[in-house]
Amino acid sequence: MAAQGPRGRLASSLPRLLLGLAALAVPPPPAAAPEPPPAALRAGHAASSLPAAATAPRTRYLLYDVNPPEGFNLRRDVYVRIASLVKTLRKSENWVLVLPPWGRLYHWQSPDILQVRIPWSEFFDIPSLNRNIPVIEYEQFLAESGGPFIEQIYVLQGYAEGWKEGTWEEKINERPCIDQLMYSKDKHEYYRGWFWGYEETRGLTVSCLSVQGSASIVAPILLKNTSAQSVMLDRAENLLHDHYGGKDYWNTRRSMVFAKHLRVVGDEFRRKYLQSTDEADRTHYKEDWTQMKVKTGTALGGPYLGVHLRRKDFIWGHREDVPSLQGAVKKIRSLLEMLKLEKVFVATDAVEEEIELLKKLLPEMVRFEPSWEELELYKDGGLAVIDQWICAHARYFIGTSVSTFSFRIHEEREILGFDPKTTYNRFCGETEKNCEQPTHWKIVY
Ligand SMILES: Nc1nc2c(ncn2[C@@H]2O[C@H](COP(=O)(O)OP(=O)(O)OP(=O)(O)O)[C@@H](O)[C@H]2O)c(=O)[nH]1
Ligand SMILES: *[C@@H]1O[C@H](CO)[C@@H](O)[C@H](O)[C@H]1NC(C)=O
Repeated sequence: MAAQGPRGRLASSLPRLLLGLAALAVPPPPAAAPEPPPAALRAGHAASSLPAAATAPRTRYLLYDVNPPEGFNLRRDVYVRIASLVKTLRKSENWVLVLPPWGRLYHWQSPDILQVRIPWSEFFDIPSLNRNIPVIEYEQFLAESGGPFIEQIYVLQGYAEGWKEGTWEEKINERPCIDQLMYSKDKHEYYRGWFWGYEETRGLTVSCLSVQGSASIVAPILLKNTSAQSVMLDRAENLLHDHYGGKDYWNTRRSMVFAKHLRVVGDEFRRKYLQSTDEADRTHYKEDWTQMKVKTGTALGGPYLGVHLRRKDFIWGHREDVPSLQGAVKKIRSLLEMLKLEKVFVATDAVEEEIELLKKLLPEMVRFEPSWEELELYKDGGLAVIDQWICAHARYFIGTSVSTFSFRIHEEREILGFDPKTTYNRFCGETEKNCEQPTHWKIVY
């Protein structure tokens, strides 16, 4: 059976779920209903009047979306799964992945800034992604396809009858939709839906696929059962990894290089406040990730302890594996002493009152505190990236139990070549009996 990664569950605590559902209202109608493009103008046909295009293989577009309550870092994991599907498809046909714009994430609640239709280039380096699989932004898809139409939408779901005990088999079938469809027909018989906040986008056909298996199980359907030029897989988190932790997994993960402008901000902060530079820390980064292969244990990291304290919905459920702030600070102090470090960088989503308490308990802590302008510029996602980048360069890192935010830091440090002992650490809850530490997922080249 394909592993789904260290966190098998698809987390949805109640408050997240409720907020996620509240966000599902159908967008208001556009001023004028769009006309469907004549077939010749649809995706990939645009160049067909050019003589050379007659022989070029037809481009097909894969789009996807994820269950609204899922956060930034789980979505990064879904990208890895979809990338392996694209690799499988490309063995037979010329498929391109359309990057789903970011937005309306439950955690991205900073007031007064509009966080929808955010292109991937705000957080990731597009040329780096392209060295793994061909990707384009949604806006480019719109420009290329001559109209805001997605020809086929498959909504992925489980099986109504559930999983049968003891028998695991990979399967995929067209089935009636189990949940209420998040798409509705307009008066032209086109499907409207969320579509990442692009109100003018329409689907031409929508159907549901029950699926149990890894991402590439969809490949035969896309290659044989539909000839649509653009296909969207909604609820793509239902697909598992083709091979979690394998070479293909790591290639895709390595290609998810953070956008340069965010790395620059993080590096500048390290230099200024943490006496941390790549030369001294032995964390040289190659712009071309395919050229980067660091021997494990060679990275030293900056002279500070990196901490990720996931709070908010992680403490509202009174989880046993998450410490109190007092407990976390006690651990931080003992680590500082053991590692003979003086500085500690703290990344956290804690609310203001908790931050104030933390400042009292740990006055020397260093945090990246954005000005309003910086928040507007980088947005919640960019700040998460900056925090992760700084944690990834620490001499020693300790994170929060089963937080995908912490998991992504583990991977970043694995890529940089840190000794696993300095990476796969987490806080323990005060009442936790068996505080199991995170799994080491060794990088594969
Ligand atoms: N800047 C910053 N943001 C954080 C931090 N911890 C959590 N967040 C925010 O809260 C979100 C946490 O959710 P994610 O980890 O992305 O979401 P998820 O995939 O549901 O993952 P977990 O809930 O952590 O397993 C992030 O996307 C950030 O926006 C942090 O230390 N620094
Ligand atoms: C795909 O086509 C094959 C062959 O016609 C058919 O057996 C199968 O049920 C189809 N699968 C789906 C999911 O529609």
